[in-house]
Amino acid sequence: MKEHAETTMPALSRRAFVGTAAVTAGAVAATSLVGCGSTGGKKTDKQEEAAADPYEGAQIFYSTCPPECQHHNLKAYVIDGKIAKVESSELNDCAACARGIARGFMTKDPDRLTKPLLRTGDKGSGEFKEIEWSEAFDLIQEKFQDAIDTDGVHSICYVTGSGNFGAMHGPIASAFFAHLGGASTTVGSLCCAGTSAAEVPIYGQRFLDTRNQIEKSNYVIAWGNNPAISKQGYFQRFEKMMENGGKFVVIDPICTESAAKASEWIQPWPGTDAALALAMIKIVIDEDLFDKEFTLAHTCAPCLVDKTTGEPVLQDKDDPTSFVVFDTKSNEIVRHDKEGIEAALKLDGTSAAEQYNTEFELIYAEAEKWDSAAAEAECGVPAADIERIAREYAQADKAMIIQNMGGFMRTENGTNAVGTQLYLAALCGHVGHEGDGISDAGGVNEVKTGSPIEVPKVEDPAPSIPRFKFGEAILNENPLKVNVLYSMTGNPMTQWPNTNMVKKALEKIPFVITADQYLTSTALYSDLVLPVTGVFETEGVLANHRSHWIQLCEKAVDGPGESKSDFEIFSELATRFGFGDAFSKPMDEMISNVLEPTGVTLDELKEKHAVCVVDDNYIPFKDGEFKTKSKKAEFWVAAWKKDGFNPIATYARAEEDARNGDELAQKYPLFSVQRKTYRSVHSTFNNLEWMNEVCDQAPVILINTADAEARGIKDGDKVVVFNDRGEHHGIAEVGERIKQGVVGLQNGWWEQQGGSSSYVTNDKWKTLGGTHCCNQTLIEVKKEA
Ligand SMILES: Nc1nc2c(c(=O)[nH]1)N[C@H]1C(S)=C(S)[C@@H](COP(=O)(O)OP(=O)(O)OC[C@H]3O[C@@H](n4cnc5c(=O)[nH]c(N)nc54)[C@H](O)[C@@H]3O)O[C@H]1N2
Ligand SMILES: Nc1nc2c(c(=O)[nH]1)N[C@H]1C(S)=C(S)[C@@H](COP(=O)(O)OP(=O)(O)OC[C@H]3O[C@@H](n4cnc5c(=O)[nH]c(N)nc54)[C@H](O)[C@@H]3O)O[C@H]1N2
Ligand code: SF4
Ligand SMILES: [Mo]
Repeated sequence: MKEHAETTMPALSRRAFVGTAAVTAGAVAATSLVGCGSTGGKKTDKQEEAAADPYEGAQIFYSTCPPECQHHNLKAYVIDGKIAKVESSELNDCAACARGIARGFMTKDPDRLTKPLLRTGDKGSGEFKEIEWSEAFDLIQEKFQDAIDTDGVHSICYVTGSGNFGAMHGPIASAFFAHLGGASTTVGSLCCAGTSAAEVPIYGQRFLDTRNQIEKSNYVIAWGNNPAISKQGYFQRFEKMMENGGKFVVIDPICTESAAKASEWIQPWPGTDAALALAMIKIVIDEDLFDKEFTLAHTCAPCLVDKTTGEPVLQDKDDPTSFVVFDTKSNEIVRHDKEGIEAALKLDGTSAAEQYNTEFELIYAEAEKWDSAAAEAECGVPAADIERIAREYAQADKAMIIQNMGGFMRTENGTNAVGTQLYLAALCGHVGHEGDGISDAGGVNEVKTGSPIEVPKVEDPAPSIPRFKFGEAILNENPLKVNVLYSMTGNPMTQWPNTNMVKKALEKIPFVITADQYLTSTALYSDLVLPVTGVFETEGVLANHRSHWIQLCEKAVDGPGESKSDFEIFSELATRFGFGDAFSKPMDEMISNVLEPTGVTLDELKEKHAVCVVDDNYIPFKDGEFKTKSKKAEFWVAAWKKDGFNPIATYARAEEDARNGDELAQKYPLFSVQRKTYRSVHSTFNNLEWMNEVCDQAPVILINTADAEARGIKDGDKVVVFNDRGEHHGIAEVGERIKQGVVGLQNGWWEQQGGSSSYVTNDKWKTLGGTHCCNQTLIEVKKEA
């Protein structure tokens, strides 16, 4: 596997590395493709003259860094057919991070896969032999065909992850497996199910981020997320906001890189954010600090819900926008959007009170349970702080809640937490204007894109396998039996919860195929590993809502050895399975298909490399116009009720909580939370030697001084975190950076590096909205024996 090794990249000293990458975990300075009109990064003529350019004459190529991150635009300098340098392209306002720059190194990394590998030892042993592609394709064809013949096409399961948001990856896989007749796949988002389940019904759409407004805000709450690391590309906007006199509050059990720079750090117990938000709602309503005008004009707060049916009342049952309100002028029930009315937020004393509630009253009934004393007890945040931040937020001229795709969503109450924050923002009128809003860093989804090739309709769709219970599903063959698994762009063995169960599943499935650039943790448990090409080795387009740009992915060099792109792999398989010319489209045509609905042409993209599709001053839900059918924020959620949950966002203590006093809490009395690191995007990049220069080289386990002392653990000790699900090993960092009673675990470490923190994470299914509960995990820690 290593014979092609030719690492021309100079070994970087720590200092040189930091200089090149422009950022370190602690000193965050970079920005991303966010301000579309940027000219940053250009040298003056004098500087150009002073330094002889070692890259003069190099061929230049542009591409993007495509994992679930910020999609920086990258520029490669090719000399003698090799990438001599990758830098952040001039289209970004500032440098891409060290991981993005590592894309150059990755084209020459001796650890890259170069040929298909067939397992020769036990799964997990790492024993493989190299085989030819023809043999690999024969095997895949044979295994797919056997599976179809014995148990039907549903017994082929394919899973994708967040490794590449380019259009020639996930969409192509969907098209291939649809052509095959409809293979099965998994259901459940590891990431941000909470936003989808709350923001889509309540505000009408998600993926509308406020990143372009941060600098203009006066008050920003980063609620359960760490933009200094996870959104470092525009963290400088938060700093600018503070320089302008604004306040930055971070709500997180860990004093993160963001909290360290913030005006204030609030430390709640994990998973209690919905109670905290409800307590804030109670204060702003009790003290009349909410924005009554906005609430009446732009939300369904006054809309009536029938006490008997528990459903919102519609004037016309066939018109889902025909909500009614009680008009205090006429004392009549009228349509919510009738001109000249004065809708009641509270019905007491009116003739409607007996039969109806308003949505506002239902929200208040939830909030009332969380007065600041009750919230202090539940959330572990002093009542005075809760009251103060509620008042400050409501009274700020321009106030913003940053949700990103935060850690608080990956809890049992994640959807409720998002929902209550959406209520709070709408009631305070902090949506739809300059400097305010709720930021779902999922990006901006205003521009629709097309599919590179047609995805046929599947006549007989397979039942979905719950991703969080993958192990149980496979072992019990429920809802179906899986004979072949095809995994690409993801790393289940490090990212899916309860790794031991995932491992058992991979061991049981007769034929597991992983397509990746490296021998990942999942590849290690596979029968066949396919080497795929990477950034600057693959043509394509990235036109995804995660960033504000559509970017062309140019191929600068061949991939190492015999690596093939995902598209080439499916294209060959399509030929073998006789799908006609469905997969033999020229790349330009496929890219044009993706671009078609956007209005951007391929010629334009070739000329400019990347095109920004979002206005510099973009404001989501501008002027309070929500994307729901009624154009108002609809607080009562039918889908939640249908699934057996409260239709109004609520809070109840989670099943896995250290205060429950049950057997589990006695055995494992510490909460644990996950955090992303500078070293990786999930497991991607974590294996790179390149990252050792500036990052932790082993998993760090953050533990509070008192908790460490109680267990005889000292800073720097080797420790093991454990529960009934498994163990995660690392090095203790002892101090006050973390709330007492909570332990901080890092995301993304490989099996080959000692194993992922997912060995202990909660695999609960199904919560409201189907949230991933990795941050709702109880553990114990001990010194390594
Ligand atoms: N460098 C880097 N950047 C990334 C990624 C990466 O892996 N590495 N991943 C990308 C992706 S896919 C995502 S989803 C985003 C995620 O971005 P973030 O949400 O910012 O990332 P996390 O580190 O998961 O979580 C942030 C914080 O949530 C806190 N937290 C955990 N549980 C709770 C809770 O119940 N309540 C509160 N208030 N806080 C809690 C944790 O202590 C942690 O500090 O980042 C994106 N950007
Ligand atoms: N313990 C724990 N678990 C978590 C989280 C956590 O914080 N802690 N966070 C959760 C979140 S928010 C998310 S989004 C998920 C992410 O989980 P995953 O989507 O599984 O993310 P990665 O681990 O980055 O896996 C991406 C893989 O795709 C590969 N890849 C990159 N480009 C290509 C390509 O072009 N083709 C192919 N075939 N492969 C490619 C990469 O090499 C890498 O192995 O993890 C979730 N799981
Ligand atoms: S890893 Fe993320 S922040 Fe770094 S260059 Fe890539 S997209 Fe940008
Ligand atoms: Mo994510």
